[in-house]
Order: sequence, then C-alpha cells, then structure tokens
Amino acid sequence: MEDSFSIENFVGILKNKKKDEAILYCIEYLKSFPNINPLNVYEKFILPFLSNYQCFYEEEFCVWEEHFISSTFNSIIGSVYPYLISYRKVLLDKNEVTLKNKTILFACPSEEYHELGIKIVSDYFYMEGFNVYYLGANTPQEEIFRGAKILNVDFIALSVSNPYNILTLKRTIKYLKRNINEMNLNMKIIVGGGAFKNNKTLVDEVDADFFVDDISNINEFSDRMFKEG
Ligand code: B12
Repeated sequence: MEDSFSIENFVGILKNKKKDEAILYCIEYLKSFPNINPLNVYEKFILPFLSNYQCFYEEEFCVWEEHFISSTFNSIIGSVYPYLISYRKVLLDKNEVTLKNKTILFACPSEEYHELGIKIVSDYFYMEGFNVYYLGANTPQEEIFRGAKILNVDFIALSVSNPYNILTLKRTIKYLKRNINEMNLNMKIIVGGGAFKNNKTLVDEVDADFFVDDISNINEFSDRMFKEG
C-alpha cells in the first residue's frame, strides 16, 4: 500500500491546532500498515516534528503552543501504547525479541518538565523486552529512590533537557548512588536528554554509569546492558 502519510501533512494539521485530527492521523497510519512497528509513529511524525519545531507565529517563543503540542503528543503516545503491547507480543512470539528480565525506572529530576523524550525512550526499551516503569517529569530524588527500591529495578534512567537542571541531576545522582551503596543494591544509572546535546563533557560531570544520546543507539545499548547490567 502506498504511504500517503507525511510529516508535511502532520505539521499542517498541528499548525491548524486540530488535536483530534492529529491523533486520528497517527492511528489511521497504524491501521493502514498493521505490520509495521508502531514506534514508526514516533520516527515518522513526533520526533521530526519536535526536532524542527519553532513557534508557528511571529514571536520567537510561544510557550502556550509548546504546551498545546505537548498535550496533543501525550495523547498520541497514549493511543499508540496498546499497539506497542500487541506488536511486542508478536515480536516475542516470533523470537525476534526476548524478555530481558531487567527492569528500568524512568524519571526526570526535580524541576525538569521536558518528559516527552524520556517517555518515548521508555517505549523503545519496552519494545526491546525490558520491564519499564515511567514516572515522568519533576520527580523528587527521594521518590525516585523509593520507587527504584520497591520495584527492585536494575537501572534508573534520568533525562534532563534544560541545561539549568544539570546541577539538580548531579545532586540527584549523588543522592541515588549514596543510597544504592549504603543499601548494597545493584542498580546502575543511565542519563540522556537535550541538555547533553551540545556539551558532551557534562556527561562526566554528572557521574552516571551510562549515557545514551539518541534512540538510534538503544538497540545496541540494550544488548550491552543486558549482558553487563
Ligand atoms: C516541548 C517543549 C517544552 C514543553 C515540555 C512538555 C513535556 N511534557 O515534555 C514545555 C512547554 C513544558 C517546556 C518548558 C520549558 N522549556 Co521547552 N521545549 C520544548 C521543545 C519544543 C521540545 C522538547 C522535546 O520534547 N524534544 C523532543 C525529544 C524527543 O527530544 P529529547 O528530549 O532531546 O529526547 C531525545 C534524546 O535526547 C534522548 N533522550 C532524552 N532523554 C533521555 C533519557 C535517557 C535515559 C536516554 C537513554 C535517552 C534520552 O532520546 C530522545 C529521542 O532521541 C524544545 C525545543 C525543540 N524544538 O526541541 C524546547 C526546549 C527544550 N525548551 C527550552 C526551554 C528554555 C524551556 C523553558 C525554560 C521555557 C519555556 N520555553 O517555557 C521551560 C522549562 C521547563 C523546565 N523547568 O523543565 C529550551 C532548552 C534550553 C536550551 N538551551 O537547550 C528548548 C531547547 C527551546 C529553545 N530553543 O530554547 N518546553
């Protein structure tokens, strides 16, 4: 079947603020191509949209519009999830993916409100066969640790987009590592997010165990985590 779904159409729909239409566009795409990995919705529409996004109006920034787009994307991501569940089952049945028996908790530290990237990343790890728990934006360090301990996770994955939050990330990792060591737990910390994009030296500064800069590296990285984790 010919693919008539395009990023240009999708951008046009959002420019006109048609939330329902944008959600249905993505769902129609999945229904039209039932054999594709539903993560394609992210790669074909959401990621290219966000990486090129600039305010549709004359002002340099329009935060209200960023909020509108984010809430629309949260609905799309939620609508795609049942498709991910079914498709992962197909991949498992065909032995194209194996259950990793490893658990990852995903969160953004305090004051970090950019959560779309890490939500998307958590879905990629889910499709790689990991157990995932997604806590979302602005999560206090004490709650990240409490959740990680109760859920007995192997990895804590943290995301920071706003460079101002690097200091908080650093403090959070210090707190987590202290508690992990004191309780003799076996948990590793992964970091990623836009704040590292133009300054990779920050990775050493925050003292995480792993850094992944893009979803294109998740497949290779998840194999490594599975073996070394
Ligand atoms: C949407 C958005 C928002 C939304 C976020 C809503 C939400 N629920 O997430 C809202 C409106 C809340 C917001 C607020 C702000 N934002 Co804002 N926002 C954006 C925007 C448009 C898109 C961000 C995004 O989702 N990108 C797409 C995702 C997929 O990319 P990503 O997060 O980098 O994730 C990828 C990788 O980094 C990686 N990854 C990410 N996390 C992790 C974690 C792990 C463990 C791993 C393995 C990988 C990984 O995988 C992802 C896929 O490849 C960008 C501009 C842009 N065009 O990018 C600005 C942007 C990030 N915001 C910015 C700013 C300044 C702010 C505000 C301070 C002011 C404002 N504009 O309101 C506040 C700060 C809030 C806070 N304290 O955190 C700046 C950041 C500053 C900078 N110098 O880089 C940007 C770059 C805009 C700009 N050009 O100035 N924002």
